[in-house]
Amino acid sequence: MKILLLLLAAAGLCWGQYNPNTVPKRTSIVHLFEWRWQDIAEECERYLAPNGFGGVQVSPPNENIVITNPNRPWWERYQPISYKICTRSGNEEQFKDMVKRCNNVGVRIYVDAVVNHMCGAAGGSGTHSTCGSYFNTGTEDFPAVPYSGWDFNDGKCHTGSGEIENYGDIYQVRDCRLSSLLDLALEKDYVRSTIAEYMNRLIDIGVAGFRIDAAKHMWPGDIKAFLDKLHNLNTQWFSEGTKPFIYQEVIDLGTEPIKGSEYFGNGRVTEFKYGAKLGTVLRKWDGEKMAYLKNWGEGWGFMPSDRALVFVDNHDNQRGHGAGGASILTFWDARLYKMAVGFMLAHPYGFTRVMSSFRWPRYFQNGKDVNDWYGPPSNADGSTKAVTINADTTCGNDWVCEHRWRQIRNMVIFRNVVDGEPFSNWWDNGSNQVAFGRGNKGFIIFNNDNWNMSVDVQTGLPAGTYCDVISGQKENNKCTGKQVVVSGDGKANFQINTDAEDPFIAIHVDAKL
Ligand code: AAO
Repeated sequence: MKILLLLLAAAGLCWGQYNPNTVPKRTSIVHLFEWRWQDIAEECERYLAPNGFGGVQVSPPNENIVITNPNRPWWERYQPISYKICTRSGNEEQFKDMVKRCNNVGVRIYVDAVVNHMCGAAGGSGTHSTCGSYFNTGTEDFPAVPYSGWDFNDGKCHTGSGEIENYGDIYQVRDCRLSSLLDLALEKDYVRSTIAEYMNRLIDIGVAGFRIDAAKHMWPGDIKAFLDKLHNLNTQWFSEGTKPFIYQEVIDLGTEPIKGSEYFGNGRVTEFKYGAKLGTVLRKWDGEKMAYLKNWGEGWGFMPSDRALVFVDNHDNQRGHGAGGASILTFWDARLYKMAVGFMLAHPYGFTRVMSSFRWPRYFQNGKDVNDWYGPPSNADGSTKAVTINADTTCGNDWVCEHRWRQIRNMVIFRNVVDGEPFSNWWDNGSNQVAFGRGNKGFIIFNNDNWNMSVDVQTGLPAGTYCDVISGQKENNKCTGKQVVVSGDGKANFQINTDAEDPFIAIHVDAKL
C-alpha cells in the first residue's frame, strides 16, 4: 500500500507539466502577441484578473536580431541572438515587474521559448540585435550566450541545402535548418544546460510555464533532457514542488510521419487540427455542417483532451504562416470568428488559448498576403506603441484586443463558470443550428443556417430568467442584451434570426436574474 502511494505521488509530481498552473476556476489564457511588458502588467491588473483570465502567453522575451528589410517584421523575434531579456517588449526590469504584478492578481505568465535555433544563416555579423550583442552567422558565433560553431547541427543534416527539404523525412525535420535558422545541436549537454539556464532564470522570476517553439524540429528526447533540468516554480506564488506548464508547438495535421503524440511525455501539444477543422465547419466548406460537431474532440481524431492546447487561430496562421490554410478564422472575419471562439470556450475539449492581435495592412496578391510580415504598431524609431484603451473599453493604436470583445470576454467567464461540468443536452437540426449545455451550469445555441430559428430545447438549467452573455450581460440585476426564460422543466425558447449581430446565445448560472 505504502509503495503504491509513493508511486502515485511520484507520478503526480512528474505529470505536473500538463497542468497550466492557473488559479482555480481560471480556465483560459490569452496570447498578447507583441505587447510590451508594461502594457501587459496593466492589463493583468485592470482587465484580465477582474474578468477571470488565467494567464498570458507573451512574445519571446530574449534578445533577437534586428531586421530592417523588411522593416522590423514581427518574425524577427523568432531569431534569437542571446538569452538576455531585452526586446521591443521591454527589458529585464520591466519583465520582472510584469511577472510580479500579474502573479499578484492571479494571472500567470507563459513564455514563448525559442530554443530550437538562433537567427537565420544570412543574418550577417555585427551588433544589429535588440540589446546590441555582437554575433556572426558566418562563423556561427553568439558570444553573448555563448554559442559557437560546435553548438550547431550542420554535420548531422544530410540534405544538399542544409535545409529541411521534405517533411516526410523525420531526420531532416529535426536535424536540418527550418527556413535557414541556425539549428542548435540539442544532443550536446552544453546546449541543453544553456537552454535550461535561460528557462530557469525565467522560472525563478516567476513564470508559470512555456510554449516550446518549433518543438517538431527537436527530438522529443532532447526536449525532455532540458526540461528535466528545470527548477520547480517560484514558491512566492506556487506551491512547493510545482512543475512548469509545458505546451509544445508541433504542427500535426495528420499528413506527415511526425506525430504530436511523440511529445506527450514532455507536456501538452498544440492541436492544429482544431482551428483548421472548426474554420472549415463554420465556413461550411467541404460539405461540413455544425451538426457534425456533436462528437467534436477525440471523435474528430484529435489528441486526448488532457494533452491538447487549443485555439481558433495563432500568430502564424492568422496571416498565412505555419499551417491550417485558408479555413482559419481570424478577427478579420469577425462574425464567424466570435462564433468559433464562443464554441471553443463553451466546449470542454482541451486547454484553451485566446488570440489577441494587432491590425496590419493586409493585402492579397495571387492569394498571398504580401504584408504578412508587418510588425506591431510602432513609432518612427521602431519602438512598439503602447496599448491605449478607448472610452468604450476597446483598444487604440491598432491593437485589436479580441480578448476585450464582449462576446469573447463573456465566454471566457462562461468557461470558468461551467468548469468541470459534463458536455450535455446536445441538440441539432441536422444542419447548422446546434446547441449544448455544460451540466446544469451553462448552455449555448448557434444558428449558422441562412434561415431564422425559433426552437424549444432542453437546457438542463434551473428555472429562471437568464441574461444572454453574447448580446449583453447581467448588470445591476438587469440584462443589457437578450433575456432567456428557462421553465420548470429546463426548457427554453430561443430565437435567432439570420440578421442577428451575433447568431448565437449563451447563458449561465452567474448571469441569472
Ligand atoms: C523568416 C523568413 C524566412 C527566412 C527566415 C530566416 O520568413 O524566409 O528564411 O526568417 O531568415 C517565424 C516566421 C518565419 C520566419 C521565422 C524567423 O513564421 O516566416 O522566417 O519566424 O524569423 C513550420 C514549423 C513551425 C513554425 C512554422 C512557421 O514547423 O514550427 O513553420 N512555427 C514557429 C513559430 C513561427 C516562427 C518559427 C516557428 C521559427 O510559430 O512564428 O517562424 O521560430 C508544413 C509543416 C509545418 C511547417 C509549415 C510551414 O505545414 O507541417 O511544420 O511549420 O509547413 O513551413 C498544409 C499542410 C501542413 C503544412 C502547410 C504549409 O496545411 O497540411 O502540414 O500546408 O505548407
